[in-house]
Amino acid sequence: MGEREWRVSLYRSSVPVGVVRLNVRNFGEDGHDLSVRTRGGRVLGALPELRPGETGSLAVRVRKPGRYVVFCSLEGHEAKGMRARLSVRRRRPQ
Ligand SMILES: [Cu+2]
Repeated sequence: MGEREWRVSLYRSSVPVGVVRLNVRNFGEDGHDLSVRTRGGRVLGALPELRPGETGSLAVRVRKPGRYVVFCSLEGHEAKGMRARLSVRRRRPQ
C-alpha cells in the first residue's frame, strides 16, 4: 500500500480475519504515519512516521469481521483525505 498527500491507497481493500500485515511506502513529499482503528475509534496498531520514500510494515490482529479505518494520524492529515476503508471478512471454511 502507499501514502501520499493526501491519500491512503490500499492494494487490497478486503482481507480475512487474523493478522493483517500492511506493507507501506510513503510516496509523498512529507512525512506520514499509519494507524488502523475500529469504527468505534479503538486503535489496533500504529506505525511511526515514515519519511518520504521510506517503507514500513505494520501488523495488526483483527478478530472480528467488519469495516476498519486505515489512516495517517498526523495532525490534519486524515481530514485532508488520508484515510481508507479496510473490509475484514470471515475466513472461508477450508
Ligand atoms: Cu500524513
